Amino acid sequence: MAVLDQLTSQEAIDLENKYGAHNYHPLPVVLKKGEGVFVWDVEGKKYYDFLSAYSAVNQGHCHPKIVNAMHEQASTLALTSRAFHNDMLGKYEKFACEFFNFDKLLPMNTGAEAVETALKICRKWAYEVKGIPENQAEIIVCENNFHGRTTTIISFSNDPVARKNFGPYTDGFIKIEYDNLIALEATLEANPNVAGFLVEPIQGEAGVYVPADDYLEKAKALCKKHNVLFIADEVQTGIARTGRLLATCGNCNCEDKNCSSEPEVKPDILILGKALSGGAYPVSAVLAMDSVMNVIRPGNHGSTFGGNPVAAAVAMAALEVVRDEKLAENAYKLGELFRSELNKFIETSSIVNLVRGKGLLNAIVINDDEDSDTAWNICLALRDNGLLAKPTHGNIIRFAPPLVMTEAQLLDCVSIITKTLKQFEK
Ligand code: IF1
Repeated sequence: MAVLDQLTSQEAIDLENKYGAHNYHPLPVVLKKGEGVFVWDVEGKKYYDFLSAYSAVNQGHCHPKIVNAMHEQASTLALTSRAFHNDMLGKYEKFACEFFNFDKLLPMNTGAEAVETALKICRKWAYEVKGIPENQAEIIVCENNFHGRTTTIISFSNDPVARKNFGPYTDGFIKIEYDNLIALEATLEANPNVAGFLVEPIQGEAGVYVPADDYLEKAKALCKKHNVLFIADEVQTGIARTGRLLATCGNCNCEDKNCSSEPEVKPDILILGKALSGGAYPVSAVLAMDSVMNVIRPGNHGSTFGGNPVAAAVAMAALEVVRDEKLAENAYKLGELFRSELNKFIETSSIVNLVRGKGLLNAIVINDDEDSDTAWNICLALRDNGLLAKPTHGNIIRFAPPLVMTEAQLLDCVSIITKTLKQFEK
């Protein structure tokens, strides 16, 4: 079979099963084309994408501005490595630092790499600025976190499937309950060697858990009181997904014309990824003020592709799309509409317990056991009805469409979702 021969869905799946590591269990659908909020499978069937590649395609599939920026730069200069300067990196770093109000940016590629980078910066700051004895820095993390798949990151995961048989594990992490300020304060008081607190503003993979309204602000205040770095992992919640430019931003839902881009809960270290590139290219970043970022000196950290010209061009285009198309405002408005419509359905539903989320990062909890396959079967039925979504854990289905969706499209999706759920009413 010539590689460019058109495969049927089953042929494509069979190839993956035979030649690919089995590290995923995808929904049985084989996609060939994407445009805006839509994707098409190899047989030409059209779907609404309600996952957005786990919130990486916030700007919509194949956004022309982003694709053009990628194509133009890739045709001019793709990769120099950081052994030399290039004419795009400084421009991008300035653009992004001003966009998010930070002094400096360290460019990486994947979210996990950016999380690892943040952990290294935090530890180095602890030894060289805070004065914690070397190799004794502790970083507080939350139960049911998801920050990536590297050995250090899964060392502080409590998901057995992600963690088991990958030991020995990295030391230096203390786990506390998410959305529990008493636990955070007690841990800070009891451990003088705490360097940082790493937290997701909303726990995505855990099932879109939105913390109390004052959690992030008070957690940041506790960190400040104890001279501990507040590290926000906005890989999934950032870039307008939750109805604000950043989920750590308290009140700039962009509908308020007077909002500054100064996040109300400004992290000491901000971690971005996924939609930083609009899903076109692996781009992640760590941002901080000079007092933190300047602990990094030549030779401390790096990456072959980190900060490459294509990543720089793509990220600037992707952020301009967020700004110019007012995606945070749209996510805020459509998120309110989505949860309002689903709550109307839930009033008389026996199959859905609740809907929760912020902006266009939402999830429904199915009224069945965690280990039942109901959520999976609902996603298969959604696929048959022209909408793609996937369960996170067990009985929770995440709904995260591209932020470029129109109100009419959202209402169309709501009717597909409710029509499908009705098939499973008990
Ligand atoms: C998978 C979901 C999981 C992330 C946060 C860092 C990373 C992620 C908050 C790492 C990545 C992806 C990874 C993907 C499934 C998806 C995911 F929540 F988004 F759905 F797993 F939790 N911080 N999330 O969400 O970024 O290295 O992947 O670029 O690994 O199965 P990455």
